[in-house]
Parts: sequence; C-alpha cells; structure tokens
Amino acid sequence: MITLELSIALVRAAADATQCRCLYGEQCWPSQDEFASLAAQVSQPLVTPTPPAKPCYTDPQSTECATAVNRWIDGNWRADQPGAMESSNFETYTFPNGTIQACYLNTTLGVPCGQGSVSVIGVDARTVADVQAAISFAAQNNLRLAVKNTGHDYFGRSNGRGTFMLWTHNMKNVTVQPAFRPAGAPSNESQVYQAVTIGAGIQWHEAFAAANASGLTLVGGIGPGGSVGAAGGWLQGGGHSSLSPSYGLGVDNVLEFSVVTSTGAYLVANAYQHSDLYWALRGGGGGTYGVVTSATYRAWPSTPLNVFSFTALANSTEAPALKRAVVGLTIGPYLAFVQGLAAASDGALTIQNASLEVFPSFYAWYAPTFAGAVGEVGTNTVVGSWLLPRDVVDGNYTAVTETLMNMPNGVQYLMVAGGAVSRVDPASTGLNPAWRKAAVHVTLLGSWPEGATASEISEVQAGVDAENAKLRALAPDSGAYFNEASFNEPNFQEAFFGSHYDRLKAIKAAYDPIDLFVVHDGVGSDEWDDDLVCRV
Ligand SMILES: Cc1cc2nc3c(=O)[nH]c(=O)nc-3n(C[C@H](O)[C@H](O)[C@H](O)COP(=O)(O)OP(=O)(O)OC[C@H]3O[C@@H](n4cnc5c(N)ncnc54)[C@H](O)[C@@H]3O)c2cc1C
Ligand SMILES: *[C@@H]1O[C@H](CO)[C@@H](O)[C@H](O)[C@H]1NC(C)=O
Ligand SMILES: *[C@@H]1O[C@H](CO)[C@@H](O)[C@H](O)[C@H]1NC(C)=O
Ligand SMILES: *[C@@H]1O[C@H](CO)[C@@H](O)[C@H](O)[C@H]1NC(C)=O
Ligand SMILES: *[C@@H]1O[C@H](CO)[C@@H](O)[C@H](O)[C@H]1NC(C)=O
Ligand SMILES: *[C@@H]1O[C@H](CO)[C@@H](O)[C@H](O)[C@H]1NC(C)=O
Ligand SMILES: *[C@@H]1O[C@H](CO)[C@@H](O)[C@H](O)[C@H]1NC(C)=O
Ligand SMILES: *[C@@H]1O[C@H](CO)[C@@H](O)[C@H](O)[C@H]1NC(C)=O
Ligand SMILES: CC(=O)N[C@H]1CO[C@H](CO)[C@@H](O)[C@@H]1O
Repeated sequence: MITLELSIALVRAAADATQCRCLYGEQCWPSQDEFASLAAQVSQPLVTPTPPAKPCYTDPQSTECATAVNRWIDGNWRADQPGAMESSNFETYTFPNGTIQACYLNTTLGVPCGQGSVSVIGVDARTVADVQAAISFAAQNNLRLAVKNTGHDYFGRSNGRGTFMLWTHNMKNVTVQPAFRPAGAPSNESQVYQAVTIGAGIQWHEAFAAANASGLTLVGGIGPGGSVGAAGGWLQGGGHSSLSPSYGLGVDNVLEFSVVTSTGAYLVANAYQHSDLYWALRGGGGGTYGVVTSATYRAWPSTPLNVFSFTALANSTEAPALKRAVVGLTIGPYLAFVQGLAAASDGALTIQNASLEVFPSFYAWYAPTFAGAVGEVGTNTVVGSWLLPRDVVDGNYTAVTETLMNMPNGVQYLMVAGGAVSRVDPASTGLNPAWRKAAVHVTLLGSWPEGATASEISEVQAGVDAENAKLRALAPDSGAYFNEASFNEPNFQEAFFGSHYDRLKAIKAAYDPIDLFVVHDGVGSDEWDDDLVCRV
C-alpha cells in the first residue's frame, strides 16, 4: 500500500514539473550553490526581501522598528524595500483553510511574523545584463518570477508567495533628450521630440523633478510622495494623470521602450521596430511581455497651470442641478461652468470656497503639495472601478448621479479621461478601447484593520464588488482600468482589454513563448490557476 501511494505521488510530481512553477521550499528550488553562481553574475548581492514590520518582531526596541512605525504610510519608504508592498494586504498570504500568514505592525495581535506573499530572494537589478541574468535564472529553474518596481499594484502583482524577485527599483537613470529620434526611424523621417528617457526604477517624483529642471513637463501619476513608478506597471497599464485630458494618458506619451524578453533578448520597441510589442506595452499591462528596462517619454514645454478649487454642496438628486454638476464638471469648461452653476441650479447647489490660483508650471503646483507627502498606503486596500463613457454621463445623468450619490462609502470621481485621451485612435495602442470613450474613471475603496479574518476580508471585498456592479450597470459595454480595479472583476479579458484581448495574447505568446511573465488578470493569465503556479 505504502509503496503504491509513493509511486503515485512520484508520478504526479513528475507531471507537475512541466505544468507547475517551482516555489521556495520545494525540492526543485535551486541550491545555495546555484544561487551563489547567480550572485557571481550580477552587479549587486542578491536580496532576501522581508516584510516591513519584521524588525518589530526581531527587536521591538530597535531603530528599524521605530522607523517602521513612523514611516508606515510613507510610499517612498515602502518602495525602497524589496519586501514591502504599498497596500499591506499584499504582503500577507491566505492559506486554503483561511489561515492568514502575515507580519502585522500591531505586534500585540499575537500573530508571529510570517513571510506571507513576500518573495524570498531576488536580484537587485541595476543594468540590462542584471535583468538578463535574473530572467535566465528564473527560466532555467522554472521559477515563478515576480517583477517588482515600487509595489503599488492593487492586485499584488509585484510579489507572490515562494517567488523569485527581479527588483527594478534601483535602475535610476534619467536622461533629458532635447532632440530624440526613435531607433530605426527611416532617414526621411525627420521628426524629433523633446523627450526624457528614464530607467525602470524611476518614480514620478524623480521624473517630474528632472523634467522641471529642463523646463519640461511630463504626463505622470499624481499621488503622495510621487512614489508610483514611472516606467513600470503605471505606464504599461495605461497611466492616468491630472494632465491626461490635456496631453493624453501615459501610453499616449511614450515614444520607445527598451525590453528584455524571457528568451533573454534585449529589444528596442517603438513605432518603427517591434511595433507589435510597442503596441502591447502601451496598455496591455505590466509584468506580461517582458521586463522594460527603460522608457522614453515625450515631454511638453512647461506652461502656466490654472488650478480652480471649490466645494459644491448638493441637497437634491433632482435634475437639472445635478446634471449641471455631474455633466458640467466632467465635460464642461470648468470656469464658465462654476460661474454659472450656483445660479442655474435653482438653489439646489451651493458653491463654497471657490478660488483660482495660477502656477507658473505644473511642477510649481505639484512639488509643494505632493513631493514630500505621505498617505494612501500602508493600509489593507481593495479597489473597484468602472470607466463611465461620456455619452452615458451626458445622456443618462439621472441614473449616473443617483448611483454615485447613493454609494454608502462614496466614490472617487477621477476626471482623468476625455479631451486628449478621447482624441487618440483606439486601435493605435493596446490600451482598453473603453478609455477612449470615457469621461471619468470612478473608483471605490474597501479596507479592514490588521488581524481581520479571511471571512471578514471577503465581506469587505464582496461589499466593494456589489457597489462596483452598480457602476458597471450604468455602462455594461464600457470597461475598467487594469491598474485600479476589482480583484474579482468578472470576465477580466473583456473588462480590462476589450476587443484588444486576442491580439494582445498573440503578441504575448510571440515574445514570451515560455510564459514566464504571468500576473493576476494579466493577458494570458487565463492559462494558469488562481495562484499562477500551475497551468490549467
Ligand atoms: C498611492 C497610489 C497612487 C496611485 N496613483 C495613480 C495615478 O495617479 N494614476 C494611475 O494611473 N495609477 C495610479 N496608481 C495605480 C498604479 O498605476 C498601479 O499601482 C501600478 O501597478 C503601479 O506600477 P509600479 O510599477 O509602480 O508598481 P509595481 O507594483 O512594482 O508593479 C506593477 C506591475 O507592473 C509590473 N512591472 C513593474 N515594473 C515593470 C517593468 N519594468 N517591466 C515589466 N513589468 C513591470 C509588475 O510586475 C506588476 O505586475 C496608484 C496606486 C497607488 C497605490
Ligand atoms: C491551515 O493551513 C496551514 C498551511 O497548511 C497550516 O499551517 C495551518 O496550521 C492550518 N490551520 C488550521 C487552523 O488548520
Ligand atoms: C492592536 O491590536 C490590539 C489587540 O487586538 C488592539 O487592542 C489594538 O487596538 C491594536 N492597536 C492598533 C494601533 O490598531
Ligand atoms: C545610464 O546612463 C549612462 C549615461 O547616459 C549610460 O552609460 C548607462 O549605460 C546607463 N545605464 C543603464 C542601466 O541604462
Ligand atoms: C518615408 O518613406 C516611407 C517609405 O519610403 C514612407 O512610407 C513615409 O511616408 C516617408 N515619410 C516621410 C515623412 O516622408
Ligand atoms: C523648477 O525648475 C525651475 C527652473 O529650473 C526652478 O526655478 C524651480 O525652482 C523648479 N521647481 C521646483 C519646485 O523645484
Ligand atoms: C435646497 O434646494 C432647494 C431647491 O431645490 C433650495 O430652495 C434650498 O434653498 C436648498 N437648501 C439649501 C440648504 O441649500
Ligand atoms: C440609464 O441607466 C439606467 C441604470 O443603469 C438604465 O436602467 C437605463 O436604461 C439607462 N437609460 C438610458 C436612456 O440609457
Ligand atoms: C480651501 C478654502 O479656501 N477653504 C475656505 C473656504 O471658506 C471657508 C469660510 O467661508 C473657510 O473656512 C475655508 O477654509
């Protein structure tokens, strides 16, 4: 009996080797000698990421623990650590039986500090050769690879239990290019661009500062500390900005990518060469086609920025006041709108505190407010969202308004679409075509305290998903933003990529034939199980 069971187990293990990735702790995991030989090939010592609260378990009196407590919600402190994610829930791992392995900041919960979903070992890449060595090691050893930049991802796509990490954070080159010509442009194409080339690890605060120093502005993410990555998941998933209605999304501003693929090839992708890969990297999602080692952005001359701030209080969900509020705010000329708003709303809207400030440049507005700020991170967070098309906001404002105003926890109504975003041909980039018709990206958030049980967390997620279903019902044919969406989005292929899914999947298969790059709800992830460990 025992012999028979053992042989069945061996047969299954042998079959799994071709179907499943190798994880830390399994027999197939590389030996110390093999890691030592990898270490000899790369420019930096290997990193062994640990959860950010770990020092508080090792020595609660240590300065490292005090720093963890003080900087817990500082996005740049988190991004500087290979083991920290920006939303702490992605540092944890939930076993099938519902037990959560975590390393909580709150040590009095009495839960021992565990590795959770934090990768166990990886390469601190500084050069293209480092990236190639890490990819080759992962491919040869059939490891599950996590490509991590800042760790902001809202699906935790940049780590994973038992994974090997390729950490791009320290690829910090920035080059301002007064007259950039994409590689391979034919000699009769004389157009040059003012551009900024950034390494994979550059974050928005660094990219904005470098551009400003040359009198330039980039379309980039706006958040506390500017800690979001400028060349990684933000860009490859779409990349929205307050400047997007004026200058387009991140993907509409990138001229060229340098990429290492899973075959180890180093490619330069732009409109003239590897244009299919260039198309896919513009919206087809991070962590899917290869590792981007640098990206070149078109830069815009700095011009004055008008910032109009006001609070509008509505005491009714009746039209016409709310049509004016929602439609006018979304698609109207703001200044003219606000001037006429209060009067035209028949008293249902009161405008307070309105002010207009003129800044000499985008950066003059951005830097004092955002550059040194903290927050929005270090919490357990899940998201829901939907892109609301302009024709729905305009034509069905009553349903839109009533839905939004009746969300129990409120919504973020992000006016990062429309304008220049809508003027781009939907077929010209891999991005979800729903973005091109959208007027607004509406997001919802759910959160829970450390120590919550798996079923309590599922309830929070279910609550967000139920609210999200109401947003989706307003425009079922629209879609959602790959980078800020529900972990459980039904039919993610359609919701995140629309009609571009099949072409993106074919391009992914061509550049990543061994399927090394697989992330939650990414293109091609439907070939893998929920843990992204075994093929289905
Ligand atoms: C506080 C906060 C503010 C945000 N603000 C904005 C905003 O203003 N606008 C907006 O559009 N989004 C915003 N986001 C969402 C953001 O776009 C996503 O979190 C995005 O995944 C971040 O990309 P990253 O590279 O910084 O993070 P990571 O989590 O490190 O990576 C995200 C994904 O990209 C992959 N990846 C990273 N680098 C590379 C690379 N070089 N090559 C290939 N794949 C790579 C990773 O494998 C992972 O799948 C925000 C998120 C947070 C938490
Ligand atoms: C749940 O599963 C984990 C991993 O197998 C195990 O360590 C833990 O003891 C289990 N917990 C319970 C309550 O069964
Ligand atoms: C830490 O956990 C303990 C035990 O559950 C709880 O009483 C306390 O309020 C928590 N502290 C914080 C800061 O959340
Ligand atoms: C960084 O830029 C310098 C000079 O422009 C270049 O020599 C170097 O190769 C670049 N490093 C990387 C990793 O791209
Ligand atoms: C350059 O030449 C190619 C083919 O010869 C042509 O398709 C393209 O339009 C030309 N570009 C310009 C700017 O003339
Ligand atoms: C932006 O650049 C200008 C010109 O170099 C400089 O005067 C200004 O101080 C910079 N802004 C910030 C906030 O650093
Ligand atoms: C509420 O709206 C009505 C018009 O619908 C208006 O007469 C009234 O003054 C408003 N009340 C407040 C407090 O704004
Ligand atoms: C407006 O939205 C509601 C709710 O989604 C829907 O039932 C209704 O059919 C829509 N009306 C129009 C004209 O699209
Ligand atoms: C942002 C801002 O200026 N808010 C002010 C609007 O006016 C009220 C008083 O009318 C102030 O209390 C706010 O600080």
